[in-house]
Amino acid sequence: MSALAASLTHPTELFQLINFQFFGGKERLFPARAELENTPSMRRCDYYLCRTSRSFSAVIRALDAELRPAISIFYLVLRGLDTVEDDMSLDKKLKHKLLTTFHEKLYDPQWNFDGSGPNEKDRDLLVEFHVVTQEFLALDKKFQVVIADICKRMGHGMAEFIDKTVETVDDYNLYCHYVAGLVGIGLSKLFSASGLESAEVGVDEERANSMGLFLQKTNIIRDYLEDLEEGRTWWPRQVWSLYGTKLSDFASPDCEAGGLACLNHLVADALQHVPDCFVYMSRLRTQSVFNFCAIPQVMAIATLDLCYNNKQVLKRNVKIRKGTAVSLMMKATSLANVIDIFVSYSKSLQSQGVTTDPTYGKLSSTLDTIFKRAEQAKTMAAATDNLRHTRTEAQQALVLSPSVTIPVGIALAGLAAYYYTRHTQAPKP
Ligand code: D9A
Repeated sequence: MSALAASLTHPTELFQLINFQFFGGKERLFPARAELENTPSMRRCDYYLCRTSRSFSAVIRALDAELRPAISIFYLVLRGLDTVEDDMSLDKKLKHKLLTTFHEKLYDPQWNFDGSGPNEKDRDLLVEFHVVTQEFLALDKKFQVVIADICKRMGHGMAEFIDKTVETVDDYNLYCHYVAGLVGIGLSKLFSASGLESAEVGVDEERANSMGLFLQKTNIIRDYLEDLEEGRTWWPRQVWSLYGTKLSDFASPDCEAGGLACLNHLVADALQHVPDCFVYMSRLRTQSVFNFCAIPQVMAIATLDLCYNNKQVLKRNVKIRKGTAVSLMMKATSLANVIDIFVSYSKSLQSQGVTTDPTYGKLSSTLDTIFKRAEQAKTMAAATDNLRHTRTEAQQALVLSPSVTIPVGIALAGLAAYYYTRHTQAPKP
């Protein structure tokens, strides 16, 4: 109900939210596919998948049968690795050993780990990790080699950063490559191996890397405070030292100006990856793969727009409204729509641009490049959007058929009446 209330001032979002949650919008966007969870260990994996990420798991579960098991297992393997990396209660030597040998554990159907700190939210995934390895071993060899290779490279990269802080912009790009770029690269190789996407998608590591960097940099920008409180920071010193003497100072009101300029610098930096993301997404030919890739991207551009020059980022957690997220998900099913979303948030960023920021020029020129590339991508979209195969009924999710508008209209009227009566009651003492 709180999500509905938050969208009350945004009628189209409210409409989308109600459509999505109560009138089958969710099922149209993420059509239920044949049950593949037919072994006890796969059902257990599915439980962990749904538990770790409710909305993202819906996108994974809507993938075609050729890819769904491989991507589910890849996701859980990455979760496992992440749980080891995140755990500040682990002995550093043990952590190093676990990270660099994690890829070997995938071939040991007995291996599991009960040494994570009690506060790690995915502690039990590692305790029961044999359900993941058993399903890993049941995957086609062509998928196993990709997952194990990424796991090896990522584990070594994470180990490198156990004692290293992110000093330079190069460190920042390297760290993001290890934890997110490699995810993009691995996924792309899985897409190609499945035959659902062309070989080109899996071979172009640079574009796949950019897909990951754009998401991860957005997370790092948004999570400034949360990470600071946990004693780990990913904002590069080379950038923040231009604006303050201590990263934690940005949280205090007297250093707000520096904090905002730094925040805006990092937003301009993250936007550099957008043109590569356009190229990447324009190559996708399978609808379910397209949705899987595009949904996180549109969430990220919306989040960057929300964070830009927003002092709340320095003081509390900011998040896009649930109604916005649902509207974006529903719309992000064609390249033309995805480009429109990027253009509209880029225009918003352009109009908010702080002309006195040292990085204003950089922001402007990056946005100009985005507008130019968006133009080109749109021509591409006109030719390819209707070629994409196994399209879901997602496009119909927005069709204003009477079967949707009438019940939604009634629901809206009811909701309006409910709020009207509530807000016209005598105020509570
Ligand atoms: C992804 Cl298999 C992620 N990460 C995400 C989610 O999207 C990417 C982790 C594991 C996998 C995939 C993702 C999706 C589609 C294509 C991609 C891709 O590349 C081609 O990765 C690059 O964030 C985590 C990393 C960024 C570190 C890679 C999206 C996701 N969203 C969360 C919301 C949030 O704020 O974290 O997980 C959610 O829906 O719960």
